[in-house]
Amino acid sequence: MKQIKSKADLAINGAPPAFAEKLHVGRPNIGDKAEFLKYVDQIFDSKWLSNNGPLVQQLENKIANIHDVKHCIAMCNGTVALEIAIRALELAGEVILPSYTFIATAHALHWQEITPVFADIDPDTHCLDPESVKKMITPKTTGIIGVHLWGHAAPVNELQQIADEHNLKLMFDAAHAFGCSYQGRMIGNFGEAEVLSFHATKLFNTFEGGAVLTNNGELAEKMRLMRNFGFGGVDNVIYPGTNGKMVEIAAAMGLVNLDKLESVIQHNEKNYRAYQKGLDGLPGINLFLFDEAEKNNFQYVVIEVGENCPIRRDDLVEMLHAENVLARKYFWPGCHKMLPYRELYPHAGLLLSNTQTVADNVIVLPTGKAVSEQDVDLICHIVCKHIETAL
Ligand code: T4K
Repeated sequence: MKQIKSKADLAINGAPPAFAEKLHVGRPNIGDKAEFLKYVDQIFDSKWLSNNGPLVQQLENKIANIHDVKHCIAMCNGTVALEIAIRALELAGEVILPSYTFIATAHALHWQEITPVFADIDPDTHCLDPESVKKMITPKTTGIIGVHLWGHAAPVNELQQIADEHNLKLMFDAAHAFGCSYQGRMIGNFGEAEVLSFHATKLFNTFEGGAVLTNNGELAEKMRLMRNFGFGGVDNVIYPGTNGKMVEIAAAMGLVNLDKLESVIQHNEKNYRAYQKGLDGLPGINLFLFDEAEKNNFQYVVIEVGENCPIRRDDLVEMLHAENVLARKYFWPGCHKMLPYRELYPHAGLLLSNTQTVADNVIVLPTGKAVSEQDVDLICHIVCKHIETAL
């Protein structure tokens, strides 16, 4: 049990941390252990451990249903799922993506010797700015990867229009967007393909895992073969594939966690509302708002520390860490500033002013099943107290 001191006891300078145990961003949401162990027995009895096993197939069907999409191809993680989708779509040359994303989006291109071209974001949605995307198109461009950051959908229609006009392929990194919608339609139905991550830290996890969602049957079949070395039948390799398969034990975890999915989302929403209330009116603290008309999973609680906040973003993060609140500066400083890309494209930042500002201002706060509404109240109280003191 976490021991939380009372608000009255909370001292800022030199006192013990407000939380006796560390509160993480990304503590896994885990389902019923007894149910999981039943699956373990099943796996041991059947002796079917990997290679498109029955639990993987069950999980794929359930995830496809949730997203109202024809095909779900489960993979060993989101990064390999991105790589396989990119490969199956035959992207080459240059591909446009946001710099403001987890580094895996860029790496998935770079590993296949495709040049990631970083476009700027809309400061309100933190997703690709279509006008910036247009500026980045060259004769070498073959595709666009939009990222549904924090579960907020990228500007799907505008990006599709650009892709159509320039004969480019559009796909999405939907690692954050499990169970989310865009204009009332579930994520998974947009572009050529959309990639989910089931990493431990995500809304829904399979320990490690990921999947590609698509309505294109031919593409789905190609990716199914590519995740299994490209085998088109026994002793017959028809694609340059890789090993991207999800194992049965991971699918078991997924099936168990799916049973609790609705309660996790409800819990996240309660926490989000508590943050909304607790941080309301603080100078320079802006909570990233979800579109209330859409389905959201509320897995990421994001604040931006603006100019009129009396505390700098980095100082506030340190203050929270001192209280055992392990807030994160995702995705600072932006992919284009991480060593591999900084060296390759030293001038990439010139057209990324919104990326720069957002990356310098964002703090991601803890939520998920391991974080209670009371925890959220206390975190808000810590932020309020620091700001009041600094005013
Ligand atoms: N695209 C996007 C937009 C993504 O965000 C990601 C992954 C991907 C693609 C790639 O998908 P995968 O290949 O990962 O399936 C974490 C995750 O490792 C990464 O999956 C995730 N995005 C990213 C946003 O977050 P780090 O470097 O922050 O991980 P780390 O080790 O610092 O863990 C975060 C916190 O979670 C820690 O404070 C402790 C806690 N934690 C973590 C694990 C693994 C636990 O409490 N238990 C655990 O088992 O990247």
